[in-house]
Amino acid sequence: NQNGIDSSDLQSAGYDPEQIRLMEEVCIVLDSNDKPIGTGSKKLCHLMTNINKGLLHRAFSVFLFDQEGRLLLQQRADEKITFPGMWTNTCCSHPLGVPGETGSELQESILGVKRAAQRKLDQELGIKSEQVPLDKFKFLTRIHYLAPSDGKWGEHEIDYILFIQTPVDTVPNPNEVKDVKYVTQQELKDMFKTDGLTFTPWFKLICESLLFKWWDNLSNIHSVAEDQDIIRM
Ligand code: DMA
Ligand code: MN
Repeated sequence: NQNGIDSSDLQSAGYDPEQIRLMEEVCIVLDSNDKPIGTGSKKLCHLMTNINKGLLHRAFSVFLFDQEGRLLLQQRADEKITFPGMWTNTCCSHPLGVPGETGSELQESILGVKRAAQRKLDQELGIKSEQVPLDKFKFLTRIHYLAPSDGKWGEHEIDYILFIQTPVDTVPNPNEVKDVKYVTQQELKDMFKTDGLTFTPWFKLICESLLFKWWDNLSNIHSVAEDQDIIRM
């Protein structure tokens, strides 16, 4: 096809056709200071052979809370090519290398990931953008991490952390999301101790570092300063 991506190998490997199609999305390729240096397909950006050579891309992670301060979790669908069946934060994905979602200066990039977050909250969870207006999202920091999925696939990202507290109606897309669940801090800690449940590496990293500190400050989250630094994990 036009991008020179051959999806026949993914088809013969038995992956889900819709998730194969989404591997043609255009991700933003970065230097280690979060400056865009080009674009690359989602497929190229998530192959460990490229990640091991240093290929890095931009991502976001949404943590959505209800009015009682409970966090909305999702369990990834078995159809996902990376990290299938794992429990994770509300919604994660990538801003695309298109006007409106990309940017090189921090404020422009933050606006871009908020727009991408609206797009994916609808596509994954059926949450309409009117319920998650851009000004309700709070950007907290950026996390640079690398995590293999299964040997062939993995993540190497600068991940923009977004919080939002607002009531929403969810209609999960079964191709993306197997289950959803609102949890208190204690319920999440209990889930981590439950046999048989698995969690994405980035969600574990954030839970072990900054999540609970931010969660304790949910009612004042918009007064937290935007972190200019990139946290390397
Ligand atoms: C990618 O998430 C982003 C992070 C922070 C890991 P994902 O695999 O859920 O992306 P997508 O939904 O676009 O497949
Ligand atoms: Mn990624």
